[in-house]
Amino acid sequence: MSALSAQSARIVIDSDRLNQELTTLATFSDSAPPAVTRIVFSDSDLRARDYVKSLCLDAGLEVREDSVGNTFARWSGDRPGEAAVGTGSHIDAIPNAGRFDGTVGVLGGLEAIRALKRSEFLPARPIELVIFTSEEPTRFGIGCLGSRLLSGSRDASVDKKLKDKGGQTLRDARTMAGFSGDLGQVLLPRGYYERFVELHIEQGPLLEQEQLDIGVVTAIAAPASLGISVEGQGGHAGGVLMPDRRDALCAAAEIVLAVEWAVKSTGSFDTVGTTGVCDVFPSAVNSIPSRVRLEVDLRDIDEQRRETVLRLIRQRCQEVALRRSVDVQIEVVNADAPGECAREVVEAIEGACRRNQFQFRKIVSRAYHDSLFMSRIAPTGMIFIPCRDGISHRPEEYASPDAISNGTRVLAHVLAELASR
Ligand code: HGY
Ligand code: MN
Ligand code: MN
Repeated sequence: MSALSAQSARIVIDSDRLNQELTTLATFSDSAPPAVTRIVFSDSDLRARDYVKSLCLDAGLEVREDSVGNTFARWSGDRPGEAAVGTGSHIDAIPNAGRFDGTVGVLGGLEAIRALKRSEFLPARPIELVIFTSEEPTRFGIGCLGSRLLSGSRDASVDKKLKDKGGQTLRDARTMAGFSGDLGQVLLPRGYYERFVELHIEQGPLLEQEQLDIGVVTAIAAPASLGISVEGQGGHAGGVLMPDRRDALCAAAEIVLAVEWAVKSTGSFDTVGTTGVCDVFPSAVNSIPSRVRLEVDLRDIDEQRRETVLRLIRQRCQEVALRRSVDVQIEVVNADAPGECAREVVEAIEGACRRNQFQFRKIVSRAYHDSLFMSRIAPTGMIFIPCRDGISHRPEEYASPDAISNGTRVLAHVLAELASR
């Protein structure tokens, strides 16, 4: 029996404990169960962080936080000075979300490390669990803020540039949450991670439909997000006649449909677009909307095709602005390249599935993840597990204890293999 196979036999996932911890983590929320809302640096987020950190300390890991709140829990192993094998995900959650998005990768990552410790495995190089700050764009309008700063995809200038809807800067918000220090320190030194692998629910229907245990991610879709401001002229809902109106919301409504039209015009299933935010001012039933802010999320695994969609949206916005005598401004908040997963990590995940007789397939991630940015600084891969009806970002989001345990088991095997090299 090979060393890895012998190792396999000794890896046992404590599924009951893992699911109990996921259930406890879900209680740190600003919405009634089964929904979870946990916005970055909110009290719920800070209590959730404390809970996860306590579990990491109980597991004998060395815990540290950086100046934006990325949290690292390290198992040093035999050669503590060497580049680490990283794993992890996020625990922040958008409003009215589910309890498995991100958390499976954090608590599953912790359980994978505990299972390796229980199996008396000794890593040749450090294994490090990361809880990334602000993977969701909810508060500051850009996703993966913590992993962008770690990987150099954004620099310290965001500290004052990024503001939440209440006008609070990232700097003020993180300082009030207890994370001070120069944001420039978040950037990791070159070669900090040898490899990185993230466990996550699929947030899509394929694995369940095909009755598979594991998705081996090969690519991560390229996200772009836009802020579109429409400025018209307000006025009295009764006094202003229709021909004289410059209604910002009617113009914005045309733009929302133009986004849908531009995305569908590529004819590819891999192009998706959503207008998820529509703020109307002054938002009074008897007052003509004078200002509207739209936030648009565009994705594609083909960056050029996504850029074509962006161009069509711009053209339509100009046409609407001219015809309706309103002003339309488009801000590209982020437009990122897709992420390729590293062949050696993909193969390690496939090997772990075979050794454990799990049914698996290669798959593309249409959701973005912190791994998208970790793939800029280390060979990276992702392990997907099925979620019921592919539902995510909704309270009905669900992954079974068996699915979570299977994914955690594969992750433990992959960490053992990568940390033995
Ligand atoms: O939106 C996403 O893809 C991720 O869930 N934040
Ligand atoms: Mn999410
Ligand atoms: Mn996620």
